Amino acid sequence: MLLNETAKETDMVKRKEIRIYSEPAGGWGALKATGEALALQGVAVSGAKTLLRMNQPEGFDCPGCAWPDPKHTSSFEFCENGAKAVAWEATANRCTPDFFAAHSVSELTAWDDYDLEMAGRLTHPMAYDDATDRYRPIEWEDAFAMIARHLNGLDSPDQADFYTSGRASNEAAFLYQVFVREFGTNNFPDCSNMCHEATSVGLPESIGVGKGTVLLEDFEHADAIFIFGQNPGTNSPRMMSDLHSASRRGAKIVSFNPFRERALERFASPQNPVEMATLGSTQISSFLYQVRVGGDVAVLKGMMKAIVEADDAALAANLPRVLDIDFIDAHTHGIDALLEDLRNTSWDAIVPQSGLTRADIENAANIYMQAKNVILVYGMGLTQHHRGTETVQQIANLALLRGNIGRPGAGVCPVRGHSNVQGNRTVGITEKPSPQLIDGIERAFGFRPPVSHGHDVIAAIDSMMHGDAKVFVALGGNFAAAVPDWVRVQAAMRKLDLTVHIATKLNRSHLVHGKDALILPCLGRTEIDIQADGPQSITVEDSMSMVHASGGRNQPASPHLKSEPAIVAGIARATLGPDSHVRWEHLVESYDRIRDAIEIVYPIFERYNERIREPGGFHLTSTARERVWMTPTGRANFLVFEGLDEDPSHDDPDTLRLTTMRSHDQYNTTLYSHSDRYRGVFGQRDVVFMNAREWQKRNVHPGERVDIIAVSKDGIERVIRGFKAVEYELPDGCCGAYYPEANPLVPLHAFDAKSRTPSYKSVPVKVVRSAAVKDTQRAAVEGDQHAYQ
Ligand SMILES: Nc1nc2c(c(=O)[nH]1)N[C@H]1C(S)=C(S)[C@@H](COP(=O)(O)OP(=O)(O)OC[C@H]3O[C@@H](n4cnc5c(=O)[nH]c(N)nc54)[C@H](O)[C@@H]3O)O[C@H]1N2
Ligand SMILES: Nc1nc2c(c(=O)[nH]1)N[C@H]1C(S)=C(S)[C@@H](COP(=O)(O)OP(=O)(O)OC[C@H]3O[C@@H](n4cnc5c(=O)[nH]c(N)nc54)[C@H](O)[C@@H]3O)O[C@H]1N2
Ligand SMILES: [Mo]
Repeated sequence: MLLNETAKETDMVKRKEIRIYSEPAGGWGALKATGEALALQGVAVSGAKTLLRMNQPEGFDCPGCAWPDPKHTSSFEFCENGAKAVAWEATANRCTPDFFAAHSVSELTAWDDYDLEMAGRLTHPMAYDDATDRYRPIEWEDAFAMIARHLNGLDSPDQADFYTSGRASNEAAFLYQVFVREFGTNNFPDCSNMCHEATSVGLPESIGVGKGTVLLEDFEHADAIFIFGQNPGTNSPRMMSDLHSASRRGAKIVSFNPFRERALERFASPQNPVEMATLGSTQISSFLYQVRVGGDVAVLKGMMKAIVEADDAALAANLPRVLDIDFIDAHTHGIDALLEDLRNTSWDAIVPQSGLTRADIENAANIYMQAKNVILVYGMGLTQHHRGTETVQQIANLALLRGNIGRPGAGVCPVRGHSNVQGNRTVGITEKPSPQLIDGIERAFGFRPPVSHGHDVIAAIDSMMHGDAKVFVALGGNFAAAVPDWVRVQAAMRKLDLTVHIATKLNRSHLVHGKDALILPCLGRTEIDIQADGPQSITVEDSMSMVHASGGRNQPASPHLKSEPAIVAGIARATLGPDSHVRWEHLVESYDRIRDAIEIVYPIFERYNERIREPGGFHLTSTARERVWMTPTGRANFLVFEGLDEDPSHDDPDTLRLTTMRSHDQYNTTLYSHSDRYRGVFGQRDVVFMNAREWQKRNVHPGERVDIIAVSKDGIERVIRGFKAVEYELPDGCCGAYYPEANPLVPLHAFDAKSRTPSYKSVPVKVVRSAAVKDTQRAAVEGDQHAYQ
């Protein structure tokens, strides 16, 4: 059966088909996809062994998402996309000096992102040679010296930016920030600025901590789980086992998403023998509400309004209150202003903004009110908006109304992205150092770092655009493809004096190089990391603040690789010279020493080395979970969102809100294939989803090619051309396309004012039929229309 299916799918990919996917998420389709990913990367045999060590007490932490594992002590949990993340790292392909000798940078620039990464693991440090337009091998010491020369030649340390992507370990990220601060700047643009910054800024104002308040075991005690703008079946698949069991024991799950994401509807657990044998599945969401893109605030305010109305009615009828008045009195501040705002917000205003009916919103509110314990989950569908921070705060408001924070089975659950993005933040990757961090570094190393705030992603880009920035160093990631407006950003990056990328695989950012450029290849999570004191483990913090150790067992992809901490230490030693306050080599000889230093800077890591050796690691306490509110009022704050619309300046009926999201077969800018199985897209990514009514309005037939034009008042033309029209039952007034292909449409100035998170999920656009549709495309169109029937 599986072989037949594979042949059918290969055919669909070849024919670039669009068709409705009728299977549940997970199940045999996921097992098949896992096998194929391993085979494609040539890791079929050793890969299986590698997978068995994933998320084991003695193994490595999955390099995929940040969803926790059941105490990191249990047996292997199946996850299709975790397997792909491992396969892409443990690939048999190698990107060697011969590869770079054979292909000039100009030639590689024309390659697809998928093909760049398929070249395999980087094996040697490489430096750009202008004369031949090629990267050529360089010795590690010469590379470090080149960086030192550039950095020490700057007029000011603030002319350099130091990017971090959230896969770096606590040890690497900590050393990196100490180095950069001793060098003299707080310029730390990081992937979190494009991701959960709205959480990091919004939740502290509400509940005094910028992280979630639940642990995995809370999912076993929740009576209702609400999921806003998050796609767990694709982006945190291990969460599906928690949702699967919650649903089976009768908890209500309610999702809000413009897309009917398949895993939010139905899921077959590969660990459930009965479901697998009978081709059965479990319904996940009791209700999946297709909210309009950017309509979440209207939904959240509507739900709160319904709760307040129910409370008024209960009060009038002398029935028990719906609001948790004891909690509100004892723990919160600002309820009166919130109640007034909700009473002044009419249903007539809420309903059209939300894209749902009043009955839908009231039904969701009823489920919320009837549940004793509620978990509120959210992802990028909430944070990457024009008023993302304030939207996140409405999640906290909703939770606080019924005391759903700080007791078992209840809480706020922002689902983090990269596997250690939360840990990076905890150990000091921030452009706004706190007094505790400054004092801590002085305590540990005897120097006082700069206090003035540095660059986040938007400020780093501004600095490049103005020609102020000269050097860009990246600890992982793919900045040039992940940022908004990348056509313009890439042009600015090409004017830099030096670009440095610490990376495992070749990507777009390495080709968008400065006058000098280095690619420094590092070990991955799956690989053995041997330093002077023997094999080392690193540590990471997951989405629920559990910290645990991770140690690879695979042989490194090349003998020339260094670990991330060793590379950072090499750069630091070369740049800061013998007068540095830090003994870089000494720290890297044993990562226990780095952890001891982390503990001095951050006392919450007390007994760090001891506790990571305990099975399952340890939990970094969240004060809000204990109902201790670290806010200026000393209480949890209800915060009012004025109005309902995140950006009322775009109410022209012809303008659509474009959201950009991930396919099932990508990890951020890394593509696993060009297909998106659950949304029924095969062999292509240049597509735009919209409902039939909106396509008809524009006189476009599914399968035809369209241009997408950003609506912006700055006079700059931002357009992507020739995208294929796909019919998908989205709410009116919105459309969707893939990240990073659609990023050129996101204007640099379109970001949330409070957190400066780019508004990747609410881009005002117009969509028009492409000027010239060639006959060959017409033929393809007819083929596609066929596939629809
Ligand atoms: N396999 C895999 N795993 C990953 C990643 C990956 O790329 N691949 N990326 C990692 C990272 S860094 C992150 S941050 C997370 C991202 O994980 P998610 O937060 O799930 O990210 P997205 O896929 O961008 O978008 C989430 C959902 O928001 C919906 N959405 C779009 N606009 C709106 C809106 O206005 N309102 C609502 N309610 N929903 C909306 C989309 O339809 C989509 O289902 O996953 C992490 N894990
Ligand atoms: N339009 C739009 N844009 C978005 C988003 C969106 O939803 N829509 N999402 C945003 C979000 S949430 C995020 S987090 C950013 C992601 O932005 P980034 O984190 O910068 O991007 P990634 O694609 O995750 O980076 C992939 C690269 O990391 C390198 N890498 C992989 N493993 C390792 C390792 O172990 N060590 C090192 N040093 N390098 C490694 C490889 O070279 C790989 O090519 O993109 C943002 N951009
Ligand atoms: Mo992210």
